[in-house]
Amino acid sequence: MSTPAMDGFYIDENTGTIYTNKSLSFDPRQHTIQLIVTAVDKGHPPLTAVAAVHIQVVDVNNNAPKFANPSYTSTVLEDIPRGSTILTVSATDHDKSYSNHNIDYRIIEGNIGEVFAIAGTTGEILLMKALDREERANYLLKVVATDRVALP
Ligand SMILES: [Ca+2]
Ligand SMILES: [Ca+2]
Repeated sequence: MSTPAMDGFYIDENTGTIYTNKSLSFDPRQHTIQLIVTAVDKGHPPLTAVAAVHIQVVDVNNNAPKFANPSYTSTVLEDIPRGSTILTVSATDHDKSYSNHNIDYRIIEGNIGEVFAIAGTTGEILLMKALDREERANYLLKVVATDRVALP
């Protein structure tokens, strides 16, 4: 016998198997859930034993990063100094553990002549080379946001 108890869990009173009865959410402040299981025999008087069960909840990378905007546009003067920030792209990820949540940004297309660079952690797009409007008036960059899941 036992107490079914504890939010999110219940125990089969005969087998002692512990089940979840709702989805668990990873909580970065509480990685481990502790359950206290009591075994009671049917004697008179009944005798009991108590055990602690620790359950570790591991975050699954089930959320992809999402950009705040589907596209970003910036108009700049051709004589702005190198090192200037053109614009900052921003994505968020709803996972909560560090590697599943933190984002790296990369430019994957359109960076003709390596004119731009992106700060991988902040999404800031910087001008690395002088612009010349007569040579090229428009750039279309494709930027990806990736969470930091370690590859196996
Ligand atoms: Ca998750
Ligand atoms: Ca993620």
